Amino acid sequence: MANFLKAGIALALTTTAAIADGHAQNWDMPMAYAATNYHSEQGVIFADRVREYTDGAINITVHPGGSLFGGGDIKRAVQTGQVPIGERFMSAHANEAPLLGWDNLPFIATSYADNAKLWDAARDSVNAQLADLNLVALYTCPWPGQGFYFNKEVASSADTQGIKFRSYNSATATFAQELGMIPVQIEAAELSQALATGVASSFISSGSTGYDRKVWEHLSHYYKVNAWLPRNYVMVNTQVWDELDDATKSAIQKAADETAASCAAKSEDLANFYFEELEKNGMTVENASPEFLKELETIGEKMTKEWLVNAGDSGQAIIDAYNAN
Ligand code: PCA
Repeated sequence: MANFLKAGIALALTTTAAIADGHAQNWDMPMAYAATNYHSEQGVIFADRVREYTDGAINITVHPGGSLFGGGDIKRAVQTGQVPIGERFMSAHANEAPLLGWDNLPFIATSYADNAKLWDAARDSVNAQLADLNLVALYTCPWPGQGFYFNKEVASSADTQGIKFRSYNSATATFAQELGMIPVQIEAAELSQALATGVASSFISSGSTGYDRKVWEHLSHYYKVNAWLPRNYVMVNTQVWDELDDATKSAIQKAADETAASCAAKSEDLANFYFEELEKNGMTVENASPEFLKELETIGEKMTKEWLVNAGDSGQAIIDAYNAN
C-alpha cells in the first residue's frame, strides 16, 4: 500500500480510536472568526486545557478564521462528522432552529450579567435543540454589545433608507429591512472585502469585529446600541462525544467550563478597548440618538414577538424563566 494511504488510514484511526487503547485522538477544530480575536485565542487555551486534563488523550488543533471550513459550513461539518468539533455563532443557526436565536432578541439582555442570566434560562432548551441536530455544546462565549456601523452620520431611519447592509443572520436581515436597508449575508472573515468593494456599507456588530476587520478604512461612524450580546458556541458531534469514556468527558467539560468563564471575562474586559481603537483610527463612536434608539426599540419588540411565534413554547419558557430571576 502506498505510504500516503497508510498515513491517511492511520490519521483516520486516531480520530476514532477508543482512549482505552492508549492512542491520542487528534481533533481538528474549525473556528469562524479571526485568529487574533479573543474567541479564537480562547479556543486555543481551551485546546491546551483539554490536552492537559486528558493527559494528552485528546489533542485539539484550532483552525481559526474559517480556514478549514467557512463559518457558514462549520455546523454541518460537525453534524456530519467531517470534523469532531467546531465553533460558530449560535444565532446564525436560528433559520434552521428558531430557538437558537434566543441571544439575538433586541434589548432583552443588554449587560454581561443579564446575558449570563439569559443563558442560564436558555441552556436546557438550547441543549435539547442541539441534541436534535446531533450536536453537544461544550461552552458558549458572548460577543460585546451590538451597535451599528455606517459611512456617514445617522440620526434616524430617515438616514438609513436604501443602504446596503451586511447581515450575519436572518434576524439582522429583518432588522435592516425594517430600517429601509438592503441586507446581504456575509461572513465576518469576508467583511473587509465586502466594504472595500461596496457590496455593503453598513452592518451591526460589536466593536470587536470592527476592530478585527479594520473597518475604519471604509466606514466613519459607530453607534452604540447594545441591542444584544450574541454568543459563539463550541460544539461536538454527538457520536464522537458518546464514544468517550466518562473520565475523558468530565476532563473536557472541566476545560470547557473554565473556558466559558475566561472567555466571557475577556469579552467584557475588551469591550471598551475596541471602542477606543475605533476612535484612535478616526471613527466617531457615540450613543445612538434618542430618536434612532426609539425606532430600534419598536423594531426590537416586533422581532421578539416574531421570534416567540417561531420558537414556540420553549421560547416563551426562556423569557419567563429569565424574567422570574
Ligand atoms: N461579531 C460577529 C458576530 C457578532 C459580533 O460581534 C460578526 O459580526 O460576524
